[in-house]
Amino acid sequence: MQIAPGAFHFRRCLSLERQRAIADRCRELVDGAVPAYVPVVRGGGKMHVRMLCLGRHWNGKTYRYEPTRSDFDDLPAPPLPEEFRRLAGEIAASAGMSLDADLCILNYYDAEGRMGLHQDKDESAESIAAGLPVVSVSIGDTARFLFGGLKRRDPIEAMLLESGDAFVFGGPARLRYHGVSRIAPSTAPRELGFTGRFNLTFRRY
Ligand SMILES: O=C(O)CCC(=O)C(=O)O
Repeated sequence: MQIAPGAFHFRRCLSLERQRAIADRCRELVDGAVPAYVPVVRGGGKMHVRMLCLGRHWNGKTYRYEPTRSDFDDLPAPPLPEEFRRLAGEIAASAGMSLDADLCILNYYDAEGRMGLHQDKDESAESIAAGLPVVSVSIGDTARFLFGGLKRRDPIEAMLLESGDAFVFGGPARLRYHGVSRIAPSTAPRELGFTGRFNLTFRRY
C-alpha cells in the first residue's frame, strides 16, 4: 500500500517460513565472529539498538561508510548475504523500484529499543540523487514507526511495523525523516523462537 509518493508499506508480505529463515540468519550474524554492538554516536550518546552492518560499515562517529569498523573494533563488515540482496531487490520491485543493494544495516531492538528521528543520507550522492530506495524489513516484535517529511519539523505519521512487514522509501520519499518510538514487547510470532525485533534496511551505497 502506498503511504506517500515513493513510500510503500507492505503488511505481512513475508510468510512465517521466510521470516523464520531471516530471523535465524540474523541471530547467527549478530552473535557471529563480527558481532553486533551498541554504537556510540557523534555527540557521545549510545544508540538504543545493537547494530551490525553488512557489506559496508556505517560509522556512528563520522556518519560515513567504511570497510572496517574503525569506531569500534576495526573488524571488517561481514559480506551482505546473497539471499538478503535478492530479498531486497524483490521487495523494491513490488514497489515499482529497482534496488541492487550492496549494504544492509541490521539492528536488533530489545524491549527498550528505539531510534530517534533521522534521515538516511550517508549513502553516495549518486544513490540519493537517483532516489534509489531504502528497503526495510521487520522481523519479531512490533515497532511504532514514525514517518515524517523532508524537514525535521514536518508532521509525522505513526504506524505499526509488524513481523513480516516491509517498508520502502525511494524517489521523492528517499530523504524523509523516520524513526522508531517504541517496541511492543512480546508481540513477535512465537514460531520465530526469539524475543525482540530485527530490522534490516537495505541500501545501495
Ligand atoms: O527499525 C526501523 O524500522 C527503522 C530503522 C532505521 O531507521 C534505520 O536503520 O535507519
